[in-house]
Amino acid sequence: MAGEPQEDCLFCKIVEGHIPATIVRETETTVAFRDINPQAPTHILVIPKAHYENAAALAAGAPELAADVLRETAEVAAGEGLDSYRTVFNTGSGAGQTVWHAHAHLLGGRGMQWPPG
Ligand code: DGP
Repeated sequence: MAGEPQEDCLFCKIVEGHIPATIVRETETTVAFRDINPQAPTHILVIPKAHYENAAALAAGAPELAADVLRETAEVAAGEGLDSYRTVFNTGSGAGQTVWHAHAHLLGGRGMQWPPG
């Protein structure tokens, strides 16, 4: 059920502390941790603790929580000393989503190209 922890979800396991991660910040509703396969000098994932399979499901099911995630990306970027950064939500396998728990990629510390690949 949306919002409930999923047994087979990698990021739910990180939230529960069952899989280690380098946690940067945690709030009552969100966790931010470093991506295991960084695509930029700073690459942090900001996730809701509650399980929603992607950003669209999160926005539809828990808009205040979606706002928490967005607010938290800005807090984490500030904490990392970034004044320019990119926030990406991959939604669906065609867009490159591989983990089915909503997450914002926060990328910074290098120049960015547009359009993204
Ligand atoms: P996406 O492709 O948008 O679903 O992004 C998933 C990201 O999750 C990808 O950049 C790699 C990262 N990732 C996958 N497994 C782990 C893990 O076990 N730990 C951490 N820290 N990141 C992971």
